[in-house]
Amino acid sequence: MSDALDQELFDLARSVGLEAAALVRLRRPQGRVGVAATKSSPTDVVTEIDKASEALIRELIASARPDDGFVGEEGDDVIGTSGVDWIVDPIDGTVNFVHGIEAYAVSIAARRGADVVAGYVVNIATGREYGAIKGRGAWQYVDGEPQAIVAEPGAPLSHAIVASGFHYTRQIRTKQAQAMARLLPQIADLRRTGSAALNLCDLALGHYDMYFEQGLHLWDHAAAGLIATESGLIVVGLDSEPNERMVMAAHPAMAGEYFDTIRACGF
Ligand code: LIP
Repeated sequence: MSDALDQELFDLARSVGLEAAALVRLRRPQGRVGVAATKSSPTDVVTEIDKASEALIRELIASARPDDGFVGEEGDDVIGTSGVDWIVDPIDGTVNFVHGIEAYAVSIAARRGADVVAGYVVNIATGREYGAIKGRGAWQYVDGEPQAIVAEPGAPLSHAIVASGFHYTRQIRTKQAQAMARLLPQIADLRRTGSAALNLCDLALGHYDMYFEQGLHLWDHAAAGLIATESGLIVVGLDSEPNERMVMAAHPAMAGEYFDTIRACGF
């Protein structure tokens, strides 16, 4: 029963995600996109298209499963009665979207009880899709067909390409700059591409060796965190579960060394 339900939730996540991505693509004007409002800081932006994407996702999910709960980046939480909640980022990587940098994604996760059981991420600009169902692996779509993603051990720390991001608030960024100054001499290089969801999917694919970021919200990493975990990676926080304080992800073969280094650098 739960297997069939998880598949149903994944299929809904994918069909809704594809519709939302199509809407965002259609509505995106040439050049830079206008900012509608700012959130946690003057550089934490939202556009009318983020809001339209989330409204569409809410409407499609509510019409298919009216009793489910909903947690979205751009609107109020809905408390459900079915035991299933949706955790949605209508555009993860909004700054990239505003500037036309092709790394922004729709991210949709379904949670049953305490567990995220289905995750779907689509890069809106390139159309690349990633998915996972808890206990059934992770995959990317190649010519429309699912192809398993199996993560491989990363490089030793001194050769690691590390993906990360920086907080929106200046005070925390100042601390991050100091911690980053300690980390940089120990790794091969750093990438900051601006979408946590895509960073986690790309880590699973082996483009990076490690990913970590502070200040993420659940909607930034819920879907891609499952994709990463199901590909064989470990996704944790500083001490336990991933949370706003920290999300770190790596292959289990390297995670001990990588994560200890992040902690020792003072992030
Ligand atoms: C963004 C993340 C990005 C992170 C930003 C922000 P948004 O999500 O995915 O990697 O560095 O702080 O949270 O706000 O564009 O949905």
